[in-house]
Amino acid sequence: MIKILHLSDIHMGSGFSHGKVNPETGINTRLEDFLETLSICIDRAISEPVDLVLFGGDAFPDATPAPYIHEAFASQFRRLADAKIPTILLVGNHDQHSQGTGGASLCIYRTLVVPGFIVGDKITTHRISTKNGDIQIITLPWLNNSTLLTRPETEGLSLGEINQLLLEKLQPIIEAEIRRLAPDLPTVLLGHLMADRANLGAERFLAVGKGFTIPVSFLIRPEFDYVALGHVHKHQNLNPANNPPIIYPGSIDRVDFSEEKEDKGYVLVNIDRDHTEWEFCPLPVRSFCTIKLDISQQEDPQKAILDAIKTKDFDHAVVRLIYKLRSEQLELINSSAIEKSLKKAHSYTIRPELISQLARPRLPELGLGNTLDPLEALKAYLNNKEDLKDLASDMLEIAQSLMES
Ligand SMILES: [Mn+2]
Repeated sequence: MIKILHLSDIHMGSGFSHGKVNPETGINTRLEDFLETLSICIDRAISEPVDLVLFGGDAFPDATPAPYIHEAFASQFRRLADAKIPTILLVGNHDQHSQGTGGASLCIYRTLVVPGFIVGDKITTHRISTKNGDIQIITLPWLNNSTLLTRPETEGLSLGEINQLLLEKLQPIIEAEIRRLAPDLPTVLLGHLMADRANLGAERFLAVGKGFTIPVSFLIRPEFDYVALGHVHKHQNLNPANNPPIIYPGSIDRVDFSEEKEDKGYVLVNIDRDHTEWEFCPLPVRSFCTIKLDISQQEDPQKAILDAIKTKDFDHAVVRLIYKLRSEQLELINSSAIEKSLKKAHSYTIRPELISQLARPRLPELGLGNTLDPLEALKAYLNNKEDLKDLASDMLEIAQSLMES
């Protein structure tokens, strides 16, 4: 029985807008959060101890993180090297510099020959000896246009056609790896990819048209005992029949508000050639909390906002307050009182959204074919704004002097 810790999508250095600078350290609190979360994963790997750690890719938001962020990441992973736990760092899309042609941030670990560390930046099979026996891992890093295809091949093709061509190229390469496998050893496919059945939650629409999609049927193979994935931030098993389990552990911490309602964690796997067990281990990460309301019909919009805030439990959470209102209500809002009521939050953002006046006809003065100079346009605008009547002549006067200067 070989024990594996599988984690993915660390994205260290992300989401700084959700944190604040810790005055004691000078470091953004979200980096401290992510570092703490990662250290819990590494603690577990060492305390078990596991025989192998698989990282599914996307270490940072991009391939060129600031040095102190790279260092923070390295400070945790070196503990695995110290504990002599073999580790594979798979290259994800965020780790590749300019579509892969500029190398990958994680390759530094190979250059430095960190003991027991393997960088998965190619499709190949690694045989790893652990104290509980040997295991073979096929690494499948993120595939981009230049990985398997040449420019002339893809010229003039649609994204869907390129996807198809890529799958046709990938198939025999994976088959060749599978043919070379030792049949008696446990086998894991470690891939950073978008599987077609993946549930993206709130990110569904953002992901459409971004990169390649691999059918789950491609991953369900009797030769695999476990398929360790990275890329999708929501934890899920794409093959409930578990033959083999096809697992996204998800990101270890909340990267943005689309992950507000998701559990975060890593996966512990016990693997044998004929039996695999896995378990999702939740991580205690900082809460995110959205307070969203429409106050456009409220007589006392300020009270409505404060009441909505009162119903929520957001101590130490990252909070966003979004409220819809009419422009005439703006002066009824006391933002410092709202800010005061959000003080228990770790950080907060407040976003008023003005609802547009419905079905407002275009002003005839501004109709098609009429070209107005800016001053005429302002005049037309002011003539139609009841609430600006008192200011209109002053505004016009100032606009005139601005135009002249
Ligand atoms: Mn990714």
